[in-house]
Amino acid sequence: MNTATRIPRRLVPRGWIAALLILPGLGVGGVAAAHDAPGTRQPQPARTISIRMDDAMRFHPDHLEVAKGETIRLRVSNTGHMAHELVLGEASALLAHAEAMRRQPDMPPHHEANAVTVAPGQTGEIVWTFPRAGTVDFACLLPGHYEAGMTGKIEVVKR
Ligand SMILES: [Cu+2]
Repeated sequence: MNTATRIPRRLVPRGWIAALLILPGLGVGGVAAAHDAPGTRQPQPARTISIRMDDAMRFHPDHLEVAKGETIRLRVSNTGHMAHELVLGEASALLAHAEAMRRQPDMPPHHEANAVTVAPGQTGEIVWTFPRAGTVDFACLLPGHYEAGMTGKIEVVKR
């Protein structure tokens, strides 16, 4: 009689083989998920400074101090009845730009990252990082405003 020596094939646990093939895939997925964890690649503004502009052709405040390397959100509000803008730059470049705008008053409003044009009663913002110590100027370059004294300074200091 040899029926007692037959091994039923259906008892071989094939399910284990399937599990071993699937698990490495899950492991890879786990590593990828870990890479999606919240990072710090996007620098957040360290602090917000509010600046008000008005029809007296002044910025309030018109003198700021920031630390070298600091990222600032400038919230720029306009409490006047005419448009104003805040343009960051070197004084010489601002002056040249102001003269160009006086010669060509139809020049479209600024959309550069270093500038914001704000309608009466509105608020805009610029997020800017100051990598070097020294002075950064800002001004309103709408025709006649720079000449009327609508300028300010940011002192970038080492800390
Ligand atoms: Cu202005």
